[in-house]
Amino acid sequence: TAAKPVVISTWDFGMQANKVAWQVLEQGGNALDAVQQGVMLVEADPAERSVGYGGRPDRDGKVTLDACIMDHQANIGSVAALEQIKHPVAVARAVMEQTPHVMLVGQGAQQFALEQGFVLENLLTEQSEREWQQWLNDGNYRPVVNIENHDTIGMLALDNEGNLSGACTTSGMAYKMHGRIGDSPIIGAGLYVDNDVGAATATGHGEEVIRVTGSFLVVELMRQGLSPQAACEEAVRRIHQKLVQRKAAIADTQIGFIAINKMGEHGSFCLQSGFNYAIQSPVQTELIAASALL
Ligand code: SD4
Repeated sequence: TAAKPVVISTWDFGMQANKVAWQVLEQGGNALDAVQQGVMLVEADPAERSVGYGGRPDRDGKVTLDACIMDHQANIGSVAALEQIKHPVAVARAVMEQTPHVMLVGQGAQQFALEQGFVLENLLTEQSEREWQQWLNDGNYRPVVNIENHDTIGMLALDNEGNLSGACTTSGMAYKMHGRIGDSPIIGAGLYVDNDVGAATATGHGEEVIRVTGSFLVVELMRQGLSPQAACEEAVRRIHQKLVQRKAAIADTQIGFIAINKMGEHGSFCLQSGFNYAIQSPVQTELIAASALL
């Protein structure tokens, strides 16, 4: 049995985010608060260009954010295509706790956020705006899939009580079509938690993750007895198979999963090398390079 509590999260920025989550867990806080606080650090950081404030805009120059959160009782909340609100995951949490619904999008999500006391802020930094203008010149307004653009923070935590929660937040694919929603706010695709089994979250090309209900798939594979590592591997293989069958551009596609089970064992896998994830437990503080299928 691995040590508790444990928090894992996607990419390099997961190291700092884990520290915030860890403080919550160490002080006896629950996994839900830990994952929310953890990912909010990255949402607020303008230097992170793929999540929250400072995120790259869509092709119309609008920063539109996707996020969701899920707890150990299968309470869920999600927002998609949310504009001008710095902390979409906090709005997702409010959707979960303050409404009879689980998902709000666009204008309605923003209206709800304002009612909840969130304030409108400009999320398009000068740098993001400059790069977008440049892209308009070079890109002919065509959305592109570029693996460099794919960074979501997904975080999973197992708390002292043995409960699991997860959160996922992103500005989505850079220069996407306006209104495009990725996997990250979709429960089952970008994130899934089943407190009897484990939890998983995804990063990368959201369309491909949605196609196989990726995070739910990873959790179901763990339910069938696979380790978190083996479950992530099987899900990536499944996505690869679909890409091959559809003759899709595999070289342009990156997918990464991370997963944790009830024992606190964790794993990850990705389609192409370059993905990593951060782990924080009583015995481990580490950035781990995920192994890759290709
Ligand atoms: C998406 N998975 O919108 C998200 C964001 C991303 O790494 O590109 N993630 O498809």
